[in-house]
Amino acid sequence: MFAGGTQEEDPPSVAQVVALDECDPTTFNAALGPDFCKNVALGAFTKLTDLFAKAKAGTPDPGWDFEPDTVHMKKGTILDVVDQGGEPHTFTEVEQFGGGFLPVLNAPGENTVSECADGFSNLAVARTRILQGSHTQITGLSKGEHLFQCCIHPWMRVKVVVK
Ligand SMILES: [Cu+2]
Repeated sequence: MFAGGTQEEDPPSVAQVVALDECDPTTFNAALGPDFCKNVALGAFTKLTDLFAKAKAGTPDPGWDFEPDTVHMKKGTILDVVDQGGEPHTFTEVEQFGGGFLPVLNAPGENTVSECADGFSNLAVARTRILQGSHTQITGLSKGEHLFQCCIHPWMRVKVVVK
């Protein structure tokens, strides 16, 4: 190495994950507060009661999704997650996929995974929150498989495979 560093390393590449949802501003904000849902989905709205009903039936709304479902990336790649939906999500690494911290949104018989326990009163969960229009970046993932899910809408799941 020369002093002053004439040799630059290539900047790490970025792998993108997008969080999507179709929250209906009228019903979500009536129940959850003004500006909770800032929908950008142009007409593709799911009412809050329908979201609950579908989750309870074990057929959660596919409009709530992380894309892609699987990410293959090299070690050192930055994993950038952007919330392009209308409401907050979390991008939380878990040992095994399972339920989130709102039982009403979990599949029948599905328990809250420990990583999501206590919701946003758990600082570790709060740190993984992504607000509408914002990004979070995950760095330093080790080689192997990593599982991430939303602790609110637990059917939002991504597998990251680091080589
Ligand atoms: Cu979510």
